[in-house]
Amino acid sequence: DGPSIAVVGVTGAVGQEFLSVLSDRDFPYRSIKMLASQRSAGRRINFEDRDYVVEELTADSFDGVDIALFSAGGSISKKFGPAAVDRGTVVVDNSSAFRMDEKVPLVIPEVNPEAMQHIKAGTGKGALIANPNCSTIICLMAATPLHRRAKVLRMVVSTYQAASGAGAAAMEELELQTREVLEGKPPTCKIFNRQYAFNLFSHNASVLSNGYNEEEMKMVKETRKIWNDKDVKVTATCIRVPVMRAHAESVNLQFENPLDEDTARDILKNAPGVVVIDDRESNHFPTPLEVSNKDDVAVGRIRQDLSQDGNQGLDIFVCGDQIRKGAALNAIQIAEMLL
Ligand code: 2RA
Repeated sequence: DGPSIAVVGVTGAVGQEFLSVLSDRDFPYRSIKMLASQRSAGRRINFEDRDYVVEELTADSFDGVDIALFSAGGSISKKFGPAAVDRGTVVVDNSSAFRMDEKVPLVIPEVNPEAMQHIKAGTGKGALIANPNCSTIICLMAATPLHRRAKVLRMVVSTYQAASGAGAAAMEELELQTREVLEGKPPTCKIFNRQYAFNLFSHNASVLSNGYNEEEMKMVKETRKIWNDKDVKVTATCIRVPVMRAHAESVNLQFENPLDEDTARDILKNAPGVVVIDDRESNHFPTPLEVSNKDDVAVGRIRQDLSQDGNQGLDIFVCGDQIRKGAALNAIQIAEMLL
């Protein structure tokens, strides 16, 4: 007699991963609705040995739904999220639509579960909970345990972001371009209107008047909200790289209190959802391929920042699956907390 759930955007990369994670974690749903745009309505999906027909998303889709997992873009979340809440549904939204709304908890279950402790599913009272941006989730899964110990004053992040962050079509185009370039053909550039294969470029998010792009400002603003710390200094440079589905991030941390690298390594080894890959002897550190399709975020290159005095700074390198922990897994861990 678990919750009735709905998956909004079920045909997209994250929507499909929602189904994989629901199944992998034996999520105890009573019933499940597959919802998508009119374009995808009617498609058949076999899930856990049952056949489903994708239904067109309407406000009435949420009648009787306890939990709705959204990953269909900000405009769909804005249009249907509140309507679902009005029908008593708890919405876990993977878009950026409500992340900075002060009434909406922005949650990484291993980091700030207390932000949503007042919300439960099936009570007839709906609510909105926002899933953070994937690059924020991956960074903070490693940075937060250190922050809790020594209080981060400043964080500098450089990201190396996978194609999956731009959707399944971008992953397909990366593969197509790679083939075309190897065959000496001009690359097909529909998604990013530039060559991606054997190249990298500043993240495709729009650039704001302050010179940062939206992806970088998400890292800045979401970190402050999740850590409930308006003073922490954060700066980020987000880059799109020719990797399929896992983000990599270089993170420099300046602490209020000293934190040596051995202590940091121990903290990370005991951190939930984190695995340490930090083998200097064999030069083995986290890679996108090693974390792809995995739940845990991997961290390595843990070292004292020699540009800072007295163990006040650390450099680390983090990799995490963008579709899984960066989106679908985090959202379903939130849903599990609603039960
Ligand atoms: C990206 N974070 O990787 C964005 C999308 N979720 O492009």
